[in-house]
Amino acid sequence: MLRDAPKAIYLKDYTPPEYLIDKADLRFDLQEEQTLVFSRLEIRRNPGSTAAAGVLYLHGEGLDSRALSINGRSLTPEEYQVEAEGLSISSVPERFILESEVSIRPQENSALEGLYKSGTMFCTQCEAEGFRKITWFIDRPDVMTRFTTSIVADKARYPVLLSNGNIQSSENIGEGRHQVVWNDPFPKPSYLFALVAGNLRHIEDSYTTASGREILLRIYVEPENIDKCDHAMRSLKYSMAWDEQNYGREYDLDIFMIVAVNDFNMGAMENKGLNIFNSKFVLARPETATDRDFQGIEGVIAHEYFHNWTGNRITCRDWFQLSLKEGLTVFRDQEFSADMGSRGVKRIEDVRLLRAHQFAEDSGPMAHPVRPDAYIEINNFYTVTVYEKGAEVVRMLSLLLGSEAYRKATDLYFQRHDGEAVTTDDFVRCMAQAGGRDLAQFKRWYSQAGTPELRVSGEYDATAGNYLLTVEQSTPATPGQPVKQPLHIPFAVGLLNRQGRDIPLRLEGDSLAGATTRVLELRESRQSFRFLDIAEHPIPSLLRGFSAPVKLIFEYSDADLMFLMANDSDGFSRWDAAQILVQRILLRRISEPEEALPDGLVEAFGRALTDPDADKALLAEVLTLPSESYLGDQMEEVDVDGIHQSREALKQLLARELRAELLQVYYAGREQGGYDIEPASIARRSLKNICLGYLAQLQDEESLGLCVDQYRQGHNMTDVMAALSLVADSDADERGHLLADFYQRWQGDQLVLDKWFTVQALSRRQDTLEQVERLTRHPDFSITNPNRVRSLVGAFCSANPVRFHQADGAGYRFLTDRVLELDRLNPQVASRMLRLMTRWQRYDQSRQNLMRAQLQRVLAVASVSRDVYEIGSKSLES
Ligand code: 0A1
Ligand code: ZN
Repeated sequence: MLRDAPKAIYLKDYTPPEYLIDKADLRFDLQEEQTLVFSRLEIRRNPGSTAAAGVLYLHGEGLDSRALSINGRSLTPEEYQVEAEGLSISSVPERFILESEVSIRPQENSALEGLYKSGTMFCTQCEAEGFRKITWFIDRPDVMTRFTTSIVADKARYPVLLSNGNIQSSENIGEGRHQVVWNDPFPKPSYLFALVAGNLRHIEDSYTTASGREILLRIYVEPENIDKCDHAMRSLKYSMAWDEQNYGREYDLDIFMIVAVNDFNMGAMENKGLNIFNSKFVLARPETATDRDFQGIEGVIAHEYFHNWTGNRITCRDWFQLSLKEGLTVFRDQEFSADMGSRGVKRIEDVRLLRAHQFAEDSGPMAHPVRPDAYIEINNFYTVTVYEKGAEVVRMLSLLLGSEAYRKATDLYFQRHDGEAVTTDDFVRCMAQAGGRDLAQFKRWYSQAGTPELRVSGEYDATAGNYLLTVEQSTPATPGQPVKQPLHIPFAVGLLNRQGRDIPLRLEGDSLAGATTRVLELRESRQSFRFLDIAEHPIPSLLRGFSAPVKLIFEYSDADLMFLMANDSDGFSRWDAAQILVQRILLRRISEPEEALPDGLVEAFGRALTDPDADKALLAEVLTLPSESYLGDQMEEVDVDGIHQSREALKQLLARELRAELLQVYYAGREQGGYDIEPASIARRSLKNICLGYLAQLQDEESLGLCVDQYRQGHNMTDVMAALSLVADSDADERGHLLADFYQRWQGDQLVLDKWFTVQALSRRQDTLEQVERLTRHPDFSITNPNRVRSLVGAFCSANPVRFHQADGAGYRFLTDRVLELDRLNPQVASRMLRLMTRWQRYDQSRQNLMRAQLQRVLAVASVSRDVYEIGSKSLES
């Protein structure tokens, strides 16, 4: 290593802030070369601090300091010291006013943290530690401040000037400039600060809260996108109503604003009263956005809106508590989406994501608990573990408490902690108290990393007429946590009789009887449960609804799985049985490509396809084969090519066997009449396009003809993209024409153009890496735009394993080149890309060596960022 290793920060070292900032008056003078930031802070010593008084430390990075004074007196150079990441001032009084002036250069800010420019517009991103790139501040979430923000800018270029809270004044100040002042009455941490300035248009609506307050709602976008905001506005209003009904939470300011920006590192940001969104999660019209895009917008709008209570009114004491706001808010947005669309499908999608990404994270070098206990760079901890596993933890609490007690517990949480910066322990304490439950053991879910495994076995005693279910739990070791403790796990089970009906359950030693699903509570390494009055050998239905984020191991026969697929009363479990069976078949056929399918499977799929009463949404999920990466995770050593061939071959086999049925469903599902995004229409389109995917696997003229026709008819973006991606995978003559046609048509629409890059990055054709490299030189490719990088580099390296992992290591070199290029510009995005190569240990020796060599190449760069350093070094250490 050429440089000093960056230092880790530990949860155990937390101490309360030594000083508090009650009030911040900021003035931004936005100019074309630089921005001047004037700040007036009311600071006082924190009575809760245990540290010796007198030295004030303020965070600040890359600030050109122009002036600094305390109580109106300029500081002499001896009175303060500027360090790499902040400023120390010695001998400050108990209470004082600190004034400063700094100059910053948003125009040169390619990291997209702090104040930066996206196109012609100024905007901010302050979570987690971006505010320190704007001005001197105590930039930590447990310092909560009332902000007033005045913005001065050229009126013609920047007619719209926004910040948090309510508008206080707006005036022209001469020389073509104007000034707008915003005041946010709610104390907030600096990470929730936001500012926007630009030539924007908005749509407007209003919402009347349960208590009768009228809230002004505005969505700001660049002028050409003004016709793509309606879905976002509708989603916002539904979210506001849902939070009132389900959590009793009303909005608090007079105005709620959303701004869409094109250059954004993440999905969106919950700044108080002024949410800033990646335009991907705002803009949609049927011609430009797929059903998934529409659903994504609805979910992200809800997520950010819900943060107003779970994140803003009650925030995190420190960044180790990130899941306090993120896990809870994801659980809330998942439930909202379940209520808005198909609950069953939403649960399947969430579990698919968790298993594919979070289970992988939990078994790799970056494994960490929901509440991590150390980090080098906090931006690396906005992870699927903190977000999605965190949501599962809250979901388990709601299941253990039951819906009524869970609501009481959240009411208590809001009432007790409003206006505070708290910890996950504080949250669980509310759950325990309102639920009347001992959750001491449950809290291990926050501190213990790794995915627990449940080994389950069943024994039927025909003479006594009972069924004994034995569950053993264990969690594999993860980096830094060699030994694991047993967890408190809600384990939902049912038993099916031979007719496929649920058996009413009576458990030995307990009085509750008759329910057909029981939530067993596991607390020990090994536990048994005896079910009484069981007349025949039952088939257990285990982990119903995915009641806990665990891996289930039970020796089902193929026939048992087919039985559950057909009969389980729990939709999630029917899907899961199908997935397990298909996964098994796919893995077996890697070594035995000619192995026949289990008896009756093709017939079962055929019946489901032709059943007029079938749940189309669920059927579409059942017919979606597990991804190649997920299948790889199920192997001792990932066989990249074997998995690809097995999966392609099974698709082809099913397509051949079920051609007639697939065609029938395809034709029946074609667009008739107007387009809408009702759940039933989404399900119909999704099933139809899955059928087309199977048919295209035949690579015959008729199927490819259907794809080309569907593309040309171009009813909506869902159908266009489904068709185009199948053609892009093929050698069809029309391939080049269609891609060129799409480019011509959508050249000016950045979000649609992202799809054009992705569809080529995901092609399974041999020449894909070459094409992807070529596309990095395309005039529309931009390394500084995170969406574009994700659409090409991210898509290729994360979702095209057979091409990314090609045996000569060219994919790894390609990714490393991009990471090094990006790291100089945008470390957050660079480190996210590098993650895609960190699970090298899962592959054969030759690929391991190739990946390791590239990781070493990254770490050998002296100027590598903290973000990339942490990911690279943890991966190599493991
Ligand atoms: N809090 C936001 C996500 C977010 C996190 C970090 C960011 O920059 C480092 C930006 C956004 C959310 O959960 O939506
Ligand atoms: Zn969030």
